[in-house]
Amino acid sequence: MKTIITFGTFDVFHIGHLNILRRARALGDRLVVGISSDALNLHKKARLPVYRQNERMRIIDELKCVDEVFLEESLELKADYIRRFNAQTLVMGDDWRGRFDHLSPLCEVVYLARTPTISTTSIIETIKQH
Ligand code: C2G
Repeated sequence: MKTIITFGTFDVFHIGHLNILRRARALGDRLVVGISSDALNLHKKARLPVYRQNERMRIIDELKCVDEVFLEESLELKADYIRRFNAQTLVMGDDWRGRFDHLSPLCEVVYLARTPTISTTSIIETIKQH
């Protein structure tokens, strides 16, 4: 059984999020998703996500392509999470290309192309203009 692990905030869920999760799941038999905590986002982006962490986790957990979710509390704990879930492959969008190559002794590291043009930031901007 091949376990894939991926991480993200998945705030204001959109088609780019769905695309990467489905493509990640297709690389193995089980997909585990680390959802970045509200505190981690506050630290990383200096703002809270639009949706709280428990809501973001529930949305992702209900997807057919996702087998398990957990809360990602720190960007630096990826090696621990990979070991905890016995993941063979780490998948990230290519906006993170190179950032997790140091984990390759532990598991395969794959960067997938982002879905063009859509982002949570652009959705927020569009809503503001309405
Ligand atoms: N994504 C994508 N296409 C988009 C937007 C996002 O493929 N148009 C991917 C990102 O590359 C990422 C995943 O969807 O792999 C989740 O995106 P974000 O929620 O923006 O994740 P981020 O805040 O970058 O958190 O530990 C890493 C972080 O938790 C990643």
